[in-house]
Amino acid sequence: MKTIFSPDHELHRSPGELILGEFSEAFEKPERAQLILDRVEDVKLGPVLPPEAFSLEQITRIHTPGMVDCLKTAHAEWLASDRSGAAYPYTWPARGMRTDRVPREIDGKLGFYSFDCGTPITATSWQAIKSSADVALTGAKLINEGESAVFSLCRPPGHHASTSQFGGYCFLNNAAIATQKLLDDGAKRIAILDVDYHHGNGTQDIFYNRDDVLFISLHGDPDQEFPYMLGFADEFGLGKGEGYNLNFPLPWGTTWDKWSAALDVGLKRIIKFSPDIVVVSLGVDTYKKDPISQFKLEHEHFSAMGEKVKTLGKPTLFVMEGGYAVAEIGINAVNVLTGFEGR
Ligand code: OKP
Ligand code: ZN
Repeated sequence: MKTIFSPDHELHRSPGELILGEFSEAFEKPERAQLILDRVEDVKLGPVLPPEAFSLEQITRIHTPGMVDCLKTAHAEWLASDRSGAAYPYTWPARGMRTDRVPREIDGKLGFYSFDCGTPITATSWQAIKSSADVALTGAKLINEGESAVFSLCRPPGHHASTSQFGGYCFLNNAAIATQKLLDDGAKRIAILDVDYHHGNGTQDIFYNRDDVLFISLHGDPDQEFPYMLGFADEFGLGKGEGYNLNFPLPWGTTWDKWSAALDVGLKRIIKFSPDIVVVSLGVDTYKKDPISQFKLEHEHFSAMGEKVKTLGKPTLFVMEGGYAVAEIGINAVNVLTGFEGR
């Protein structure tokens, strides 16, 4: 299958994040994408193509113009108010506060458009963020042109980003943006299967009241894991969207037998939905050696995962999300793709 990749991802490099009260080296780092690309080339997955540049209108089909503008301008405003380094949010609109007006000052604005402190914006982040969305959109375009499977090697990832808030290492929701393009270009129904260790709260929220997108997610139980405040089993969608959202929160220590049993249930729901296209939010932080996650999948289980997705028999767009066991991230991510191809 074809891989879409842009070296622009290197333009986003988080200087660090707060972990257990310490300012520590960021887990979401450029080496991740490079090692996946190396593996794509090692196994000769197929041609590696650069993204096409799409218009911002394709992005504002999902995100608010105010949020997109904040991502673009936050760092310049940060510097203009006498700061240095990367722009980090500190204060969020909490219960009882106003959300009907956008704060004017940069700290207020960053808080308004984000939901955590682990997702800093540097001087060059926007180009990486925009290119990551273009990588997903180019994948969608190739699917529309008849490819049966495409790998959009996105970085930074996207599934935590909602219509108007970034966070969880994510800025723009690449999978949601690609899904909307597929629908705009004529697809009637899309299933998004999110296999990242963390719940795709942004994707769920974006499509929560729609019946043209089925969102299925397997993830660490939010009672134990980030993002803590969404991803529970009783979230089924709202209004027209009721019945089109399905979460499988799983406990720390989950192994392939339990994980794949949940996947089988999710796949059955997808078959019943009968989508035109499947979009996979491909995180490989379910790996047993992931430094921030607590599932126990092994290399061969990623191949088996790809084989199972293949049984749906649908055109499939793989969009890269998380995975932080960097040394083995290439093996795990590409195993899903070669498993899908049956080799
Ligand atoms: C992104 B993806 C606070 C730590 C919060 C955030 C995890 C984001 C995972 N600095 N951890 O779903 O792989
Ligand atoms: Zn994750």
